[in-house]
Amino acid sequence: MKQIDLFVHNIGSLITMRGSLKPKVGKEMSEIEMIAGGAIAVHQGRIAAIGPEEEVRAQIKGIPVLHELNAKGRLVTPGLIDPHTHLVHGGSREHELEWKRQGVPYLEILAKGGGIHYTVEQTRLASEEALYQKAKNSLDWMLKHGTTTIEAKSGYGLDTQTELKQLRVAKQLDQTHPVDIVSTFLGAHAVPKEYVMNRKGYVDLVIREMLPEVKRLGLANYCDVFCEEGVFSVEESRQILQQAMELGFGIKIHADEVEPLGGAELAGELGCISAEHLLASTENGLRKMRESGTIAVCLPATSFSLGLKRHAQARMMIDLGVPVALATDYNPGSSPTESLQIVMTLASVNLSMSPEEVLTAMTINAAHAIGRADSIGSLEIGKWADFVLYQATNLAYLPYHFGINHVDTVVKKGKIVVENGQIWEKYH
Ligand code: IZC
Ligand code: ZN
Repeated sequence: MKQIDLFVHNIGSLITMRGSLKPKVGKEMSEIEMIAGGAIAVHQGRIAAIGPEEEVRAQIKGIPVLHELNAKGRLVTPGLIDPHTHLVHGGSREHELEWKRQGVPYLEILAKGGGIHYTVEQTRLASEEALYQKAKNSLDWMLKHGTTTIEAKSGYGLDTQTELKQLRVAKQLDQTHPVDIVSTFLGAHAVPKEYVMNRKGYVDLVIREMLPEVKRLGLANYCDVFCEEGVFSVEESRQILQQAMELGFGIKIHADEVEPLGGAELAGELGCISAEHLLASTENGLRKMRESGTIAVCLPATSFSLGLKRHAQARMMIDLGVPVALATDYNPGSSPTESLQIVMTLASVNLSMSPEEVLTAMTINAAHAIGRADSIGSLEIGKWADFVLYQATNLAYLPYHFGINHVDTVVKKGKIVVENGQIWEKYH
């Protein structure tokens, strides 16, 4: 190695998350490596050395260092990973707040032609440039809150042209913005209004036209389905996901968000990489997921935002040995937040997860949920140097002190992209 591009020293508490090739389950989720007095050396965007400061200094002795960063005793974690977002969409839905206050359920708003359908109209009307600017703004918020990689779903087009438009925007942002994006095709997010009398026609459109076109253009790695009472049945979801698998997509599922329809069981049967929401899942469904190694992506900001009393059974999942990840579910309807830090608090209070479990769920397990654990999710030699320095000295402080942004500095692929809580000028 000719040079160290970045050397971060004087780290008060360095959480590495290293040492696990598979998603963490059960007790492993709380067993995380914490180094007091740590340092990180970066070469060409990747971690070249990491550990106690004296050891790292010894390892890089004699190699010139280009930039030094004094962490001033701060807490450092791997960059946060958000494995479930609906990043690209038009408009917003603050008018639904009043309906929610009056107790109108989410699925009723949808059935009446609001909810997802409202956002579909806005997304169809929006230009590609407008969608890009709006999503970029959200990505900036995410980055400022410590998120360095996300998954982004389509699903507000519900016609081939607009689904492709959303996916193109995500791809462009992946190339231009520091935050990395893994794309998921969610054409089966709702049956569009023009197909209400012909559900089968829409499922056929997704299977015969949209999926092959998304594949041909290389616009998504995963396919997802909103499997829910009144949205897509277990049988329709199975058909779509099987076809996606045949085409070579990884598969995900929105399962049992409101009703215990059997989405978790289907995730287990098909071997989905992840199943998301799972508020209403049965123990049997969760056991099926454990057998297939499917990751449970819990979304506590959604139940909070919808004012639900019910929460995902994260403790049961962890006890059963189902790997748990956490995400924002950022979307204009049921979870209008870009911040994984608020999710930390909600997971701690409403899902009863410990700070260590929460961080595992937003780093290494989240990386597995989007198929990127070989390069991100933990700080270890050879992986991307994606990490966050907080204005805090210990992990429990993050979920405890809520509603503010704790991030001081974000390093993405070895570059300082957020400094003093602000995005570095170059990316504006
Ligand atoms: O726009 O309401 N649950 N899809 C499934 C959503 C929430 C997003 C939305
Ligand atoms: Zn979702």
